[in-house]
Amino acid sequence: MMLLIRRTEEKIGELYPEQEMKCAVHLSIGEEASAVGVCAALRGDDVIYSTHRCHAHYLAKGGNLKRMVAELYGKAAGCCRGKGGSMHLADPEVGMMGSSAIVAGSIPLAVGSALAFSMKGNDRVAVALFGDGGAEQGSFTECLSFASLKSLPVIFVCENNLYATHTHISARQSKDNIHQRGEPYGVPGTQIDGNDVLAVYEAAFQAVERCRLGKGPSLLECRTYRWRGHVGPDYDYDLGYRSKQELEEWMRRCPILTYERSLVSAGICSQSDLDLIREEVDEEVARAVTFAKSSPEPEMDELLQDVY
Ligand SMILES: Cc1ncc(C[n+]2csc(CCOP(=O)(O)OP(=O)(O)O)c2C)c(N)n1
Repeated sequence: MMLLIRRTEEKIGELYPEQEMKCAVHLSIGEEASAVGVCAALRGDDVIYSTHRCHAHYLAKGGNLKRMVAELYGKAAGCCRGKGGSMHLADPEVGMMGSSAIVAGSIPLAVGSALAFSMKGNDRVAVALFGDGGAEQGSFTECLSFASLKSLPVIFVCENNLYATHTHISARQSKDNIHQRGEPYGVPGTQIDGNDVLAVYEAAFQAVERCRLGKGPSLLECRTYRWRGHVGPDYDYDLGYRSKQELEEWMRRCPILTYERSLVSAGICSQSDLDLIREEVDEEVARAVTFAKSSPEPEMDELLQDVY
């Protein structure tokens, strides 16, 4: 799954300059392990809410690759019939309830779902995914407090990639301690290597168990890094807000290569198995692109449908 996400986003990066995708794209290349680790711990009927950087979350939650790529191309076959674009992927059938480009917008929405699950007495879980920038919004602490008060089955997952657009966390936050921000409200928090898919899965699994047992919310801070620019497919170290050296250090910690190496050294699979998976993934991505490009546009009379 990490590889599928990586190759899809790399392909989006390659094709974006053709200007056939009319929406802005925010790639999460380098951050795949947090999306996959968290979603692997969830059931199909659990729900997630995401951000402007939502491709990985959608695919990891079981989203349909063809429908996602078609959405980026603004086609009727897209998961939002071409009206959402890259930043607003939603597909309730797989529990991807929505992606908000409003920073921290995912947080109260997930708490709302968790409140509904709690009132209905079922054991479903809601997850809010957000960036370190999202942890700066007041709604984050309000939601930690309310979710704890009501013991709601919600997991707050901060993908801390150190930057909000072009500003490092050290220039924005007096303390780099997002995982501890739930403590005053009684919400346990953990900081995890967000590039280690198994570590993320393990932490998410524990948080899900807590929710299902009615013990309330948890906060996970996944430390990770985005390789490409804030928006668009290019590398942006020439902008001066981060160095090429910093990027290269994080590239050496690639979540996919590290996981592949561990699989090979544990004898779980061979390099040729991995090569085969890579080929299959590339074919799947190519099929999705062909599908999206050859799909029809939405009809004009759909323009105002589902608009509120
Ligand atoms: C409420 C709000 N304020 C500002 C913006 C402009 N904006 C878009 S993305 C972004 C930074 C987001 O950083 P972070 O939450 O850390 O996510 P990342 O882009 O690093 O994944 C900002 C400030 C916005 N979309 N919404």
